[in-house]
Amino acid sequence: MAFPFPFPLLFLMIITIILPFPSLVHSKLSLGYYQKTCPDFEKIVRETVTNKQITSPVTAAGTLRLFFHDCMVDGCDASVLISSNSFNQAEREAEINHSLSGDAFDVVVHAKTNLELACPGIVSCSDILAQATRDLVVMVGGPFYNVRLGRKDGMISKAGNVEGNLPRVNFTMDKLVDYFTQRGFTVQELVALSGGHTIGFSHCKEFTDRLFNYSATSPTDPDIYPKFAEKLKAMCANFQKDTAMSAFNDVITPGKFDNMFYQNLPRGLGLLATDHALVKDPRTKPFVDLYAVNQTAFFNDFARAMEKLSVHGVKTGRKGEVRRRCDLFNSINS
Ligand code: HEM
Ligand SMILES: *[C@@H]1O[C@H](CO)[C@@H](O)[C@H](O)[C@H]1NC(C)=O
Ligand SMILES: *[C@@H]1O[C@H](CO)[C@@H](O)[C@H](O)[C@H]1NC(C)=O
Ligand SMILES: *[C@@H]1O[C@H](CO)[C@@H](O)[C@H](O)[C@H]1NC(C)=O
Ligand SMILES: CC(=O)N[C@H]1CO[C@H](CO)[C@@H](O)[C@@H]1O
Repeated sequence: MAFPFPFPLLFLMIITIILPFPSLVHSKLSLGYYQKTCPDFEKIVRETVTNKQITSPVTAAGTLRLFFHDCMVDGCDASVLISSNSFNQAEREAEINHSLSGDAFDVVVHAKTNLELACPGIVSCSDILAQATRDLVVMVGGPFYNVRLGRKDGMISKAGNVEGNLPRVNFTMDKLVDYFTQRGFTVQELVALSGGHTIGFSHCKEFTDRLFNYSATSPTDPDIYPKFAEKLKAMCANFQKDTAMSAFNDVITPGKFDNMFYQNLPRGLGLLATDHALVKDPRTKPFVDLYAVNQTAFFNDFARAMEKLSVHGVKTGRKGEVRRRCDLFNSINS
């Protein structure tokens, strides 16, 4: 008897047919989710983010990072937007959240206000954050990708859930790879998503170990391009007092979403230790090399990885709610 497919392939197909669980939740999301209930959804989000990005050009980077943090802690459910109260220390309170951009919170709140006027009680804050992020990435030059809609907003937001659920600059590559693979992302997706650091900035304390406290024999990481290291050291000389001092993640084209981040790395122009590590580790270097010479390959892979990130752990149906205000659970007791 002849199999129409090689046996292992057939086996794999059966597995995917009988084990659809990981995609079950996502299948409830759709591109046209608000077509009938809030037909101007796309237009309202696009106009709101466009106005905000023009007046505050840091919005795009701030929002992309906010979205990453939201999705990696309890899924893309806008739990990061919840304000703390006397009963609950919300995610925003976690130390790592202190540097989240106020403009990113603002743009979601503005869009929510405009959407509540047009179609009250319909659009979730998590859908707004996902859609706003995509529109902002496109606005600063990045690739378009589809954002399927229908996320519900989460009912839990705890500062204690943040630590351990977000990557840190002092992660070894082993730890970084584990972090992403445990959450269903490949090494290639880790490299592609790190390309988000083609925009935005980092505070000195995130990279001063590389400047002043690298090793017993060399206070400065010798891999940093010397003139770049000098500039950073001068800027961050008083970082413990001047806590606002920051440097661009992509020093060459800081506001443009492009593949310059990858071109910078082999030249010693990467800022964060985890970014520089991408070009040192044999698991990740091939992808850095590819994206550095081929922006189309980077854009394709970034777009696919963002689509995947955008549905990470989403809640649908009765697993969540459509918040009336993005910073408050609907139930006052939560
Ligand atoms: C790979 C592990 C990652 C680590 C260790 C990391 C770490 C950091 C750190 C320390 C900052 C600076 C925060 C500050 O001082 O204000 C930062 C900024 C940023 N990160 Fe990441 N990140 C990672 C992955 C990602 C991913 C996957 C994305 C999105 C796809 C992303 C997007 C951003 C953006 C856009 C900024 C700039 C924020 C702004 O300008 O307001 N990061 N990241
Ligand atoms: C990494 O940094 C975090 C936050 O600054 C700190 O809590 C943690 O102990 C550090 N881990 C290592 C291994 O140094
Ligand atoms: C330098 O690193 C060592 C070991 O991680 C740490 O004990 C020390 O506090 C650091 N010094 C500064 C100035 O950060
Ligand atoms: C760049 O990558 C794209 C997408 O993978 C591919 O189609 C194209 O052939 C590559 N270009 C070059 C010059 O290798
Ligand atoms: C942007 C933002 O909301 N950051 C918050 C992080 O946590 C600190 C400490 O509670 C708040 O003051 C910030 O507003």
